[in-house]
Amino acid sequence: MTSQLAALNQWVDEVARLTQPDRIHWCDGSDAEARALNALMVERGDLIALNEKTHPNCFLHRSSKSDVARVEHLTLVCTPEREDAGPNNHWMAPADARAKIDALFAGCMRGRTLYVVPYCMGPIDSPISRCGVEITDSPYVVANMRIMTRMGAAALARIEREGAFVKGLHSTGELDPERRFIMHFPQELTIKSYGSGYGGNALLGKKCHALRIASHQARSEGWLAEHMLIVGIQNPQGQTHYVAAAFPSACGKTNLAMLIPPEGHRQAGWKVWTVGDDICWMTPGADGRLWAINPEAGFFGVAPGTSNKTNPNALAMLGHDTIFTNVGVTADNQPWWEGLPDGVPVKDWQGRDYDPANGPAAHPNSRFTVSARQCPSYSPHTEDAQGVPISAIVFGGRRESLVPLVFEARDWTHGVLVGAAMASETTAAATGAVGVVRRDPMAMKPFCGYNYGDYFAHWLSFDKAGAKLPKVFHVNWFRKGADGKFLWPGFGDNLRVLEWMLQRVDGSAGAEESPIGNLPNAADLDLAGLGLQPQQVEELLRVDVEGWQREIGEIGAYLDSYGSHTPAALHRERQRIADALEGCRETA
Ligand code: SAT
Ligand code: MN
Repeated sequence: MTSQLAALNQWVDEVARLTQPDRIHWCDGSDAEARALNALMVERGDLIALNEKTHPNCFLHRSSKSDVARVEHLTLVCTPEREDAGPNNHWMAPADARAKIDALFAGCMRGRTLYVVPYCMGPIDSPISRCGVEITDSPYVVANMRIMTRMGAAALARIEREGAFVKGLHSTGELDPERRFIMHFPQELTIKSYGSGYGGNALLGKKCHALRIASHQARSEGWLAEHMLIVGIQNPQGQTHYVAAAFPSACGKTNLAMLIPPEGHRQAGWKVWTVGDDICWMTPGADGRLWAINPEAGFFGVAPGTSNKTNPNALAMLGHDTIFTNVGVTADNQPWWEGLPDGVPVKDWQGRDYDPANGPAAHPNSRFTVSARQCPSYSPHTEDAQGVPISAIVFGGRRESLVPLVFEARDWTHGVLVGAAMASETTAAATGAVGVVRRDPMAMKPFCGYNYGDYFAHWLSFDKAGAKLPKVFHVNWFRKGADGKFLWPGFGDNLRVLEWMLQRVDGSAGAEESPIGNLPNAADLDLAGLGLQPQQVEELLRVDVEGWQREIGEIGAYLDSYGSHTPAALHRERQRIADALEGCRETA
């Protein structure tokens, strides 16, 4: 046995001594194993088989009702120094954290099976990919990890070959919110999660490994681990540009990644290729460009609002081999959620008879888990070992007011400030109030595994001799007019905005300079067939100077909250914009 597998075996033994499982099962990722696990979960009532005719091999999982989202207040980064985790993370000293959580783990798997889940984040042969092993007592987690990662024998072989792997220990415990923690020990490449079975808390390859731990590794190794979708946009000339875009959870990343071009664009030959919908690992290539992989192998998407109108590609992939979590069901046992035009729910997400007085049939953060290969727009380049070259980076948030439809950063430093200044109204993807504006730099607020000030400095460090960095943009699909209605149609029509961005990359589209960045003139966007009123377009592309002066003031206070960790270059950049806004007001 190699030393790597010996190290893994030793860790499994240690964990088994602590948690006292009845059985240990090493997952190989095979179809037979998946079938057996599904059958076991159906028998135990953890899964409900859905309509075999309309949804072959699809299952519904109903979670505990107090376990439906990520729990940011119970998610900790345990670095030796509090400074290193930064004010953006909840922190606990590693020894205290370990003592606290190991006490919860003691004996917690009695009567249960301990599953050892080797997984690879990224294409199995990519040098950018990284492996991990999750130990869990939840067959639901195993089934989800099998879809979301390259799980099983091939990952184990890579671990044996290459050495280091991230250790993740998970137990659903009692599903008691009072006995719940998600802890990260970046120095030890270790994650410990207790008391939740929910996606981001329990599928440890996802946010815990591929973002919090990976961002830490990326900082010391010179790459980026980001909360971004990756989409390929093929123009009528047949060239494909790849765009990486960061939006907070439940702000439409999945929809943008799977966008269907508007009719006119489709006829002209535009095509959209999905590489990833949530996480992007980017590394500088020998040619100076940033090359990206999607570390995941599946989608863990928000179900409500997914329909043939909003995301036909997603709906098409959900017809078979999908796990649904916390959706409603129809009388003939089909999954159902708000936003589907057809079907009538008879049971809600808690399994009660559906009664609108109890709220929606599907939980607002109900999810589907599905293999990326089932997506009709799945890019064949997703598996490329070297990744795909990124032409543009897009930041965006959910902002009812102030922030225009799109603007372009003038250079990389400005782009980093635009990302660092991102703000968005909160959604149901995390517990807590919904609709409150909060700063969410690069959409990484819940996921950056170290001090945000140092993270901004890391981003700035990519601007060096020989680098051919992507252009940076900011978008806001969620602007509302005075009547409270969205000003922009969104969904497939977002391609019109991406088209302008890619023409900016090629140098073929016009723009108007403003203190906050370069905006398209109305004539620079293809708005044909949208029926937008000129005032609507004007409002979407307007820079409200006084509003931005307030915003830039708040951004200053926000950057100050990271103290000496905030790079001086960001303060200087912010001041440049503040001065330009002031100049605008004086000349107005
Ligand atoms: O955190 S999850 O990965 O479960 C979903 C999300 O918030 O993006
Ligand atoms: Mn996400």
